[in-house]
Amino acid sequence: MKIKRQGFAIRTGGFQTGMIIMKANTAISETKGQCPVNSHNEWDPLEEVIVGVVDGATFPPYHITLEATMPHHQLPVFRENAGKPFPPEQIAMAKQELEEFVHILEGEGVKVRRPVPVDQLQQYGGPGWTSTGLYDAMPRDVLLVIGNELIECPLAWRSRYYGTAAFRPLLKEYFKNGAKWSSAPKPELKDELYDYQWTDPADGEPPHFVITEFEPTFDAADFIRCGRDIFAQESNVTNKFGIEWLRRHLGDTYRIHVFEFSDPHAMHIDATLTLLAPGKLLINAERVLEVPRIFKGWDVFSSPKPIIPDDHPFYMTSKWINMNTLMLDEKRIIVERQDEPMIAALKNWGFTPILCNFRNFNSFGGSFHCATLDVRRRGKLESYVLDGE
Ligand code: DAV
Repeated sequence: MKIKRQGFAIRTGGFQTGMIIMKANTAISETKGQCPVNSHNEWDPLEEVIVGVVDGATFPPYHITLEATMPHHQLPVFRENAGKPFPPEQIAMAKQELEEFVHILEGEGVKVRRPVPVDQLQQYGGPGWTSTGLYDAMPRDVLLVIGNELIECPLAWRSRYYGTAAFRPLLKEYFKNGAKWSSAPKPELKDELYDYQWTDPADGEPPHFVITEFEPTFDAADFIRCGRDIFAQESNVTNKFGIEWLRRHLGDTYRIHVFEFSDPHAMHIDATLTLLAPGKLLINAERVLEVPRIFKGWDVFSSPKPIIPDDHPFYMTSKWINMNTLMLDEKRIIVERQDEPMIAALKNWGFTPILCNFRNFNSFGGSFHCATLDVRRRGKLESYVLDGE
């Protein structure tokens, strides 16, 4: 694979054919400056963002889905602490970093919104199961913004069944001010959704996921937006049924491309493949063994290896969370303050890194991309890749 090859951004703009597409375009331009929700990609200038909260973060009840996704050395911690709060000192340190992040965003001229945390220790359930919650730290997982539409995701984890509750006051407000608001079919989360026999794939064995095709489920973080093209992966929380639901829901205006990566514990695409700007792709070369053909002509940057020390507690993610950055526009990018190799690489590639402490927040399973939902970016619906691949 050729990394960082020379290339050019393909910015075709405009649309090929069809009344439906023209209508969608007109609707968006009519609401420009009015609709509070407008976000088509990962890099248009950021105007408004939701930043999660870590207050009340709780270990979920133990479940097979954790075995397929969590770092294996943490599984005993999940077993022992099932249904209990995360250590308060860990929450306090993560919270302090979140406040620093909010301060930086506001300093860069971005309007920041926060959810209202819910009590994660309350028990709830559906026919045949009960659960307690997880956290409201990662809006990226639970809500998908496509243009002026906010979609509540059908999350596969029982501990996240009410994962959008903390964001409801904001969803209602955005709806009242003109956004589209929808929700995928509420999953039943019966035992049939889970493969209770799941074990780690042996070396060289193709990936198999802990969820079945019983009903549509997906986390928004398994999708990356690139204008009319949306890149996705199947994972331990996102099944084919869920991807198909989204494809039909969005209709012909969008194309969803599903990629396969080398990630036996896949959950969320944004520590594997991310988009930095039109024509600029950041990959985790350990997982992206071949760059998908649709990125022909793009600059492909390989993420520097993470340098997080082994004794730093990482409950819910691999260290590759270091590439989970947030673009404020095509140049400015929020990066973890201690991640010197990433900072140097980004400067070298022509970006402007903005540094923020976030390692203690990272312990909860996400970084700047996960912790945010870019509700409004200044821009419109365009195409950035070659057609038909
Ligand atoms: O290592 O790919 C990413 C989790 C992002 N929510 C990983 C975990």
